[in-house]
Amino acid sequence: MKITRIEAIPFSIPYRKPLRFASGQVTDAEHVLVRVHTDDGVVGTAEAPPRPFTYGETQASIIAVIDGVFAPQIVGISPLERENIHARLNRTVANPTAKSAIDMAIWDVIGQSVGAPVTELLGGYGNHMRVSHMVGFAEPSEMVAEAGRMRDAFGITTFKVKVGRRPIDRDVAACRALREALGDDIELYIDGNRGWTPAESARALRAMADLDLQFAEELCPADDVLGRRWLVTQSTIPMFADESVSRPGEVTRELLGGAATGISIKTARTGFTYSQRVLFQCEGMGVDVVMGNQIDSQIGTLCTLAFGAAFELTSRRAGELSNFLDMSDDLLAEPLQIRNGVLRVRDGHGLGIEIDEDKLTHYRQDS
Ligand code: MUC
Ligand code: MG
Repeated sequence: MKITRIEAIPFSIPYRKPLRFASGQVTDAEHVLVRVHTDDGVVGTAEAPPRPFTYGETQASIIAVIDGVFAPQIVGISPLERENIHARLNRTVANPTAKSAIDMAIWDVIGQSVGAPVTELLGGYGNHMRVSHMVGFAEPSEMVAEAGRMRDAFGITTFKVKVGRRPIDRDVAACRALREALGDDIELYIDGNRGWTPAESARALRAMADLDLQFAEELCPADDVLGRRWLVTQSTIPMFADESVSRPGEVTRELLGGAATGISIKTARTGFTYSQRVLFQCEGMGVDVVMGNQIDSQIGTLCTLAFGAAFELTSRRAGELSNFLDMSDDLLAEPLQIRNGVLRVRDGHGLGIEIDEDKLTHYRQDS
């Protein structure tokens, strides 16, 4: 079997309401659908979500690098030769979501070809994950209302609260309001998207010390090298790295440098091949992980779920699998359903991504 063609299709689906956080906001899912075709007629599918504020990629840059650089390098190779494929992709630095979408579409091809779900090929630990919902910046009362809706409608009881950039007292008030309104049984953690200095982060953590936060994610930039190490010594909860760990070498740097004590794994930026490596690094070093969300559509959510459910360590914490709920529509023929706070892996071979072609025709931006 050989790869014959790679399609990179831009599409745009509006969000019902924008998601706001310290490093930016998202109003439309302007993603790239990636399809890897083979001479056997098998087609693997994944998506690349451009996040210029995190990785520097745009929708146009993802399409340009796939069409102009990556596709010519890997057309003609067997999808099973993943090491060769990555060696070729890695001749180009960065472009994490473009590379990852190709990687995951290739795993989808392999799963379909051997007649097995990708989650079983990866690890086969389980068939579901608990869901964590990400609550963006808004007035504290609106954030409470959103979390309450998610709990009542979908049974979600774990919430990641966006903090940073706006005055600390507002973030503290929002977290306090969530804890008071939803009670002691919900799990809360915060994500600063690099919006605070180390000193501001320490102050905020002290102010929230009684809120039983599970952990704190990327409160200040990785370039605050000594500041982040100092912050770890100040904190009584784990400090997770997210956008500072977009490849295995960065995971090593953050962990051995003492600047982080937990790792967010995002299949959108490390695909399946490198997410495995990051996971095994963490497991070997006794470090906790969470399955993060790159503000994925249902396509990316299925990818995160396939990986997260495949391993014991990634299944311990709730995975961030619900942001598609804020999209006005999606491309899957059979929409995902979160029930009792849980999302189940699709039956079937590969990733189980079946695209509604009419919707794709409607939302694609290249025709
Ligand atoms: C997250 O966990 O940070 C927002 C920015 C980004 O890169 O990902 C999202 C969610
Ligand atoms: Mg984050």
